This record gives sequence, C-alpha cells and structure tokens, in this order.
Amino acid sequence: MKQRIYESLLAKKRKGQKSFAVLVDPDHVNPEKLDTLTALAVSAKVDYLLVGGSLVVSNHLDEVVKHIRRHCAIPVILFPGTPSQVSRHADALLYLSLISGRNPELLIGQHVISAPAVRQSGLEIISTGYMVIDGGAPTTVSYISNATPIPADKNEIALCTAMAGEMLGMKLIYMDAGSGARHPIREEMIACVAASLEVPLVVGGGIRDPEKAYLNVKAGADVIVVGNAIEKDGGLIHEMAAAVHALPVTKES
Ligand code: 1GP
Repeated sequence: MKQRIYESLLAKKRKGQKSFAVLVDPDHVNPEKLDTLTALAVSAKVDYLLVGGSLVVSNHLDEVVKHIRRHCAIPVILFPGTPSQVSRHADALLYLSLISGRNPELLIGQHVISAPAVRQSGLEIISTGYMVIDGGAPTTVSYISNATPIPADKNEIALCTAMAGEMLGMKLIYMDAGSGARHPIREEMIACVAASLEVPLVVGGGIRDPEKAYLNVKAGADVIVVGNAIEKDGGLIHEMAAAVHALPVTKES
C-alpha cells in the first residue's frame, strides 16, 4: 500500500522541516465555516488537515472530508476517536493505539473489530502510538478513554512509553494534552521524548498562541496540531503556521 503522507512526514523530519496541522472537529463545522477554514488554511500554507474528535455525534464525517477535498489540496488525515470515523475520501488514517493507557479496548480491542473496514477503505494507514498527557483538567479524551493520562511532569514515563511504541513498530508518536487542555504539554517533556525518537513526533492539545507552537517545534515536535484556538479565532491560522514554519531547516535531505 502507498505511504505517500508518511513518506512526506519522514522526508520533512530528515530535513528538520516542521509541519502545522489544523484539527477539524466534524461536530463544529458547517459548509460555510469549512469554506472559510479551507481558504485560510491554503493561504497560511497549512501542511495537513486532521479530521476527527473523541466524540463525533454528527453523522457527516464523509461530507466534511469531501467538502475539504473539493476546496483545497491540503492532505486530509483522519484522527478517529471511534472506529466508525472512517471515510475513504481522506488521504490517510492515524491508526491510534492508546499506549499511555491500560484500557485493552483502546490498545487493541477496537482495532480488531474495525480492522476489516479499515483495510477495505483503501486508506493509507499510519500506525500511531497515542499518548495522553495530563493537561490540568479532565478532557473528553481522558473521560472517554477511561485511562489515566501520563502526569505532566513525568518525563521519563513519557519517554519510556514513546520508546516502547516505536520499538513495537509504531510509525508515529502523538503526544496529546487533549482538546482544550488547560495546560499544553511542557517543552521539557517534548524535548526528552524527541531526543530518543526516530519516528516523527506529533504534539497537540491546548496550544493557544504562536509562541507556544514555536517553542514546541523548537523542543523537537515535528508536527503541531491546533484545533480549539483556531475554531475560536480563524485569524490565528496565519500566525500559528508562520511560527511553526519559522524554525530554520538545517539538515540535509
Ligand atoms: C486534540 O491535539 C488536538 O486532540 C488539538 O487540541 O483543540 O486543544 O488545539 P486543541
């Protein structure tokens, strides 16, 4: 199966080139909002659009993905909170295993149930070690997952969890403080994890300003994901994307 998106992530990582992704929650958009968002994302040179949520109650995921595809060429990556969040119109799917938790359903159980449908979708599948870090307040992901997040100051737990995920063959590590987290993940933890990883590192949850996004990529994140802050103020897209892309690309490709 083609790995177009993943190859692009790896190539960027090799060059030290950082990516900015905007999270689109299907429950919070309509066609007008999507038009505005895609136009802003294109002009800000957003690298990826992630689509999904911990709890998608609306039934129009397919429509949202198709709408985005009709209006821009930015790759659409599914970030499913539940096994039903699959649309064959997307470019790729993060196949998430909640490796920070000890809930067997989210480590492997739901994957077994959804495997045939996921395979049949023909999507590029990117196996992802998903790590929830305590963001200072219960978030939807921490409640729904019924799993304890990694304490915000336990860098070594995050490091060992990410290392285990990578050695188990996961192609991506996603550290998430949860959507709307009170406190985003600390740079010390990002730096500690990034220093030992070869696979790309995605960081998100509670990032509200461009300075934080910049500090996160400087600490070693390869992809920054922002959802809530941009839902509230679409104009932030430009500043956020510019901050993430500001880090000089130093390494050889
Ligand atoms: C949540 O990492 C994403 O899974 C984005 O979080 O909505 O807080 O930006 P925010």
